[in-house]
Amino acid sequence: MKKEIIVIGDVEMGAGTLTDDFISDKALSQLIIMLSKQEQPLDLIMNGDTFDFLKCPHFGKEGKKTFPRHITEQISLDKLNLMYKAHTRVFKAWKKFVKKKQHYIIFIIGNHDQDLIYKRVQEQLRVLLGRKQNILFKFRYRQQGVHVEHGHQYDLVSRMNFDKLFLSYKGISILNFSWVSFSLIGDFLALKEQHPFLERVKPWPALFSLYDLIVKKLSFHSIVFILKSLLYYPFRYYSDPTYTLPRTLLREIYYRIKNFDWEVEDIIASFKKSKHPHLRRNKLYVFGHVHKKYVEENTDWTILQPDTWRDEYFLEQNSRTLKSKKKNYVQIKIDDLSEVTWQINTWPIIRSTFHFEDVIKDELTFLNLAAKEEGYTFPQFTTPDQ
Ligand SMILES: [Mn+2]
Repeated sequence: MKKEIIVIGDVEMGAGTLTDDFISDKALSQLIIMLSKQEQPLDLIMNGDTFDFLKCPHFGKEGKKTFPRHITEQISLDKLNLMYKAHTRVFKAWKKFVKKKQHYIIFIIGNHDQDLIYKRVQEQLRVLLGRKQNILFKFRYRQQGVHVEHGHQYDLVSRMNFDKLFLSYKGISILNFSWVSFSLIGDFLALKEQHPFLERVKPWPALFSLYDLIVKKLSFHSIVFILKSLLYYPFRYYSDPTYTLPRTLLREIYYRIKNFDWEVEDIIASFKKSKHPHLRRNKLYVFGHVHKKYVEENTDWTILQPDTWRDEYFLEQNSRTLKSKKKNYVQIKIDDLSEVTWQINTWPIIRSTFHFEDVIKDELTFLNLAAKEEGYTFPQFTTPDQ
């Protein structure tokens, strides 16, 4: 059957606040609208972490901003509505895309949008996008030799517990996140708000070697956090299941902190280890999660990672310049004979080069400048200069 599959990963849209790193609304919606004009059957796969629920704040009744760790279905719904307000343009493009009955959107669930497992969240997204039967939610997509999944299941500290997706807290059902996700909510979001631009800079070793202050802050935070996780939280919050430290991870966490290694582990290597005997079952594997472009071609199978759509920069250590990373997507074609061909395409965006020294002096100015260059307007209620 003749058909096309498009894979876009790690968009990570949030509420347009300091903890939202997605600003390429214009480019992404233009790409989706271009796809919407095609007549042939088309599966648009949003390959996980499309929404950054984890870093998205919640506004309580009095409008007070919090980052709650007990995520009920209602909190996830509220967050989805904030993201809709902050990134309406992308939602409108998706809506246009599914107007054709042969066009499907498949939201793969990632570790930043685990909230998509809530049925009312799925229903609300279907309502926002129209043509409900063409909006699907999955952990993995497998069709005609093409296997697409986010990939966090091959990352020891980010993997989800499929046997226990929910926890009960004070009689209410909440999401059961991985230890790393609970840690992120608990402690590191305050640091992220102090340095909203820095988390966009890669690779981390280059950033750390040029910026002493952040190394000190991060080490201090990590050490305090790990001590609290071991010696204080389990007792202070005895009846709170979100503070349970999984014993099996202790060694891994200790190792990472000791080596100051918080980059996502090599998920491709662990995937190959876990799946190797079956690798030949599929022709093409597409992953996300790791924000890096990756291509591994073999005679029988190919593994691809197209990289993220959030605003990220490559730090060139010698010139101390920051270059905006390219926005890629995977285009897969299946012909009448079920032959699979693929390519990674780059969507053109014109961005200027920033100087690292200028950025660290005034992160907010460059956050705004980046948004301006991408044509993104922050939602009124969350403008970063406020
Ligand atoms: Mn991820």
